[in-house]
Amino acid sequence: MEKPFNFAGLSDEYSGFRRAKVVVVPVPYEKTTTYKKGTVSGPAAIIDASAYMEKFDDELNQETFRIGINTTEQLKLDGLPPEEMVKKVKEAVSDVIKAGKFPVVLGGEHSVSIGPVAAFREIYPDLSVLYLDAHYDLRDELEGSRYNHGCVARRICETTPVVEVGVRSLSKEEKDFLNNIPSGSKVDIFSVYDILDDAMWKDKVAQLLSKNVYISIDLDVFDPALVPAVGTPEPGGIGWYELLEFLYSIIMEKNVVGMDVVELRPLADQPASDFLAAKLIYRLLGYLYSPKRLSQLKKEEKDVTDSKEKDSASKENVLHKGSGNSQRGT
Ligand SMILES: [Mn+2]
Repeated sequence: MEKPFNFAGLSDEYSGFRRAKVVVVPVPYEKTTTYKKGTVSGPAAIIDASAYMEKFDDELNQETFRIGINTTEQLKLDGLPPEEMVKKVKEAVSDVIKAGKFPVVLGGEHSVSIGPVAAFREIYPDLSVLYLDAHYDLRDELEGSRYNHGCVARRICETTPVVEVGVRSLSKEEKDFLNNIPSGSKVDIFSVYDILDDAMWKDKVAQLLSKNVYISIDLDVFDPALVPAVGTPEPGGIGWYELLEFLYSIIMEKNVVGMDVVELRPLADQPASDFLAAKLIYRLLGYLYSPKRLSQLKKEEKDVTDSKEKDSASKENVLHKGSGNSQRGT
């Protein structure tokens, strides 16, 4: 049977815009990729794979799709220069935010992340970006463009603090930049070596992020044995359970406002990467809308109200308490 073309292959009841809590925005944009081409087909491959996932989440014991997941039309960005694309993606994501829904952007090359970050920054002045990637993406310019997919973290960190996690490939120029970060730019790095060496890395990342966090996931942050379908696969990446555990703790501790999953470059007859991307998104949405997190949010709101009444000075402690991530989905 032909599945409907929306994330998770949902019926109208669960994919309609009005009642959906989540809106998936496919951004099939590819203009500046440097090595292997094909990310333009990424969004369609994720959506295609997502229709074949089990809609019951066995880790969380819940049917996450019941929150309602709408999928917009694929944005039409053929031939647009990156600056124009950034504007269009920003507008599309702003519409989703204004409707009070949680946006999930599907790339496309990593440049598609610049627009959503700009949209959220207008609403959350304290916004920070959790940037998961094998590459530092901190070049000022590449192949004549400041919006090349190798420059994305550099553009974002000029306006919004960035914390990079899982990185393991950089140029001399990027190293020099990190040794002498200009005032006005803010970026912190947790490379794979930091992760291997420091048992406290997850807590340290959480401490560096502000309350309101946007998550950008370049699929090449995973080990290429797990996700071979990326344009520039780098050995020695992060594992599935490791990344899920980390993102669970971030989601429970922070206010994650939106996310993207980018740089999938589908390979013919090798659907494992497409499937992983789909399941990753579904699982993270599951964390975001799990009863445990929702009740925690309620409790935080209540704590804040109570503490305001009692003593306004104790508010910070309530907002920044630890995550307790050992019992996911219970
Ligand atoms: Mn990358």
